[in-house]
Amino acid sequence: MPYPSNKRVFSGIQPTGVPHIGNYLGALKQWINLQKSNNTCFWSIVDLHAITMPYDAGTYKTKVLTTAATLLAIGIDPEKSILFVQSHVPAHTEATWLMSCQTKYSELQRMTQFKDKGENQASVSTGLFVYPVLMAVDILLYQADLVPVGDDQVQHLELTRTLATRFNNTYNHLFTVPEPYIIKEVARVMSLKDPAKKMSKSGNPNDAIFLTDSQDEIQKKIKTAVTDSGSTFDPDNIGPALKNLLSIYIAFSGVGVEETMEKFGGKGYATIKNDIAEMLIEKLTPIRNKVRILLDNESSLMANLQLGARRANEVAQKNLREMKSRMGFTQIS
Ligand code: AQP
Repeated sequence: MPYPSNKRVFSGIQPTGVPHIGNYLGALKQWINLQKSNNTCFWSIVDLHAITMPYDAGTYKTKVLTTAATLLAIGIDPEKSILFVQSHVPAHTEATWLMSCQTKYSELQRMTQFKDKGENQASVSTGLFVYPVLMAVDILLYQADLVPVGDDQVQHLELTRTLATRFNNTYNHLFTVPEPYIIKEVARVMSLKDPAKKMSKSGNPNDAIFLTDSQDEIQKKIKTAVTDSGSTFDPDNIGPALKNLLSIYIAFSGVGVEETMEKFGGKGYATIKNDIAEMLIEKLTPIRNKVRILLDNESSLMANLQLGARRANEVAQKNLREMKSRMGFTQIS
């Protein structure tokens, strides 16, 4: 499928931990391709979103810098794309207040992600409740045409479209109404220990392969990943655990489905896991090495983030001023 071109694209990643192979296959790989296809891309490390759930302030800076280094290591080019940390652009928080006043309480109550994460609604943060407004503003401030999202974010994007349309109708047309960009053929990468749960940054570290994992960590995690019953692989009877491991192999190695079935058919699980681990080590070691070099030179990493913040601020600030002007605010220059 050819990638769209000449579009304005916005997407974000939460700095809740080191990005893992699920983030890479489900999102970041597409970011690289969208960057290559001549789009104006805004990629944000959404640190304001990641504090909506309990988090550790002591390690937060390291998580943000590691996320930035990982994005650069996989091929986000700070000259081609606008890579920035959300909190470095104050327009996001200011515009969130303005947009919150255009958002109905009942619209936020309907968000399924809030219902899922905020099981105990009396004690979760108000930030988690308002999160979809911040997400809407993230997108609208850059007049994005396209937003690469996973299935779980489609409802939030629908709200973004509703809010953009409502603002445009109330205050005279300002915002581009964005479209979701969903890559259907990319399956969710599931946890190595429980193939019914998705792989995640903030869960048990043994359940995920992080893009910076060492050779030993990759070998150990794949070796201890759950398999289905039996001890040899039968391509005509694939269980969820093997399906997950083989999907990872296929997506990362570029080897076709049929060829993979032939290669592994009748083989023991231990052999298959060994091959998968070897392949991941080969693919991830260069990323791990680049991340290390980038993190060792913090001033140069920060310079990249400064460049991104400057460029993002220019666009966001202009649209925020326009937003306030249409809403009737007085403004000083
Ligand atoms: N397991 C996954 N398989 C495929 N895609 C995934 N994504 C996340 N997990 C998987 C996609 O990665 C992008 C960035 O995710 P995010 O950090 O903004 O939010 P998330 O979905 O909450 O990611 P995690 O890894 O699960 O983090 P935590 O543990 O903090 O919740 C998104 O496009 C997402 O779809």
